[in-house]
Amino acid sequence: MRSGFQKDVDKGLSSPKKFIPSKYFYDQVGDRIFQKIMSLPEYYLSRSEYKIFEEQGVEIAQALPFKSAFDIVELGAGDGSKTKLLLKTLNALGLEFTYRPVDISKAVLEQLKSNIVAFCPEISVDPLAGDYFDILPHLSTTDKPKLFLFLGSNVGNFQPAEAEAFIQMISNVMHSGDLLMIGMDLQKRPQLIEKAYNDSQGLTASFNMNLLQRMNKELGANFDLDQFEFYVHYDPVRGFVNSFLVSLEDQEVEILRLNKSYKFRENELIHTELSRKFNEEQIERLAFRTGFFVRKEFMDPDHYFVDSLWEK
Ligand code: AVJ
Repeated sequence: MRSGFQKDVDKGLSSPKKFIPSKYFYDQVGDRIFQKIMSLPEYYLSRSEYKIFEEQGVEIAQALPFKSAFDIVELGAGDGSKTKLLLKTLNALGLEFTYRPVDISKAVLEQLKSNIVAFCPEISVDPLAGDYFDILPHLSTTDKPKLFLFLGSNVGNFQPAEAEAFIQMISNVMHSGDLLMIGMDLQKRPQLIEKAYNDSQGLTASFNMNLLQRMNKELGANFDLDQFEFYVHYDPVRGFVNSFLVSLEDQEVEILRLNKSYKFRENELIHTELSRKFNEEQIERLAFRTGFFVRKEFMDPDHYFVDSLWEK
């Protein structure tokens, strides 16, 4: 049987406009490169959101209407470095909650749990391993009020219609009075945004190139990395950062595990990622269209990033 990666690579490279979903950036090598990206001076996103949780935890706590014990369900928690700040503040203020991170990888969840517990042993952590689409319907069966977290501007990786569908799916399992906090990168000086994805060290380029390496390793492909280059472009009209790998010549690449070859014309693009930047109006509209109203917004001092708190 074909893996998800095999299917998605075949689909993406057979399409008239070639693409590979950005979720495949994150193998072990990619995770490590992303860690380094987060500490680049140009990559402001993680630092901006970190500041929000560092400085406004009390305000966030005050915006929660829950009168009794509640669940905090985090979708795509990563290493939890930002979330743990919030959890610690909520705990210190005497709020009673269980932290329930959702991730496809049990290993990631175990790591995350020990990270949180080491940071604040009083927090009760109950991880949920699995795909969002499988996990979400089960959550609605526990009747505690819920705060959902979808942080880190991960929502920016969806095409607009997909983002709406994904949030709608979350909305569908929520009850009236439950909350959803979404972290979104805001539209700002175009130069600044472009630099975050076109760093001088070439880390973002390696992050993208790693997709080719991953196909070579896992699918028996023979991509020649010297025959592709990274290109990124910010369109401030739409707020879209689009990332690509560009074929530098006419070439054919064989992928053994797919029993197939794929032709690339010179200058043909493989779309690798959309990193969307939002404005206030888009945020309001997205919330409204998926059954929420915006309860409160938390921004960093530079107003680069927002954690927008929505009520169902
Ligand atoms: C983790 C999805 C928020 O889109 O900014 C970093 C990933 N891509 N540099 C983003 C990423 C290129 C990142 N997200």
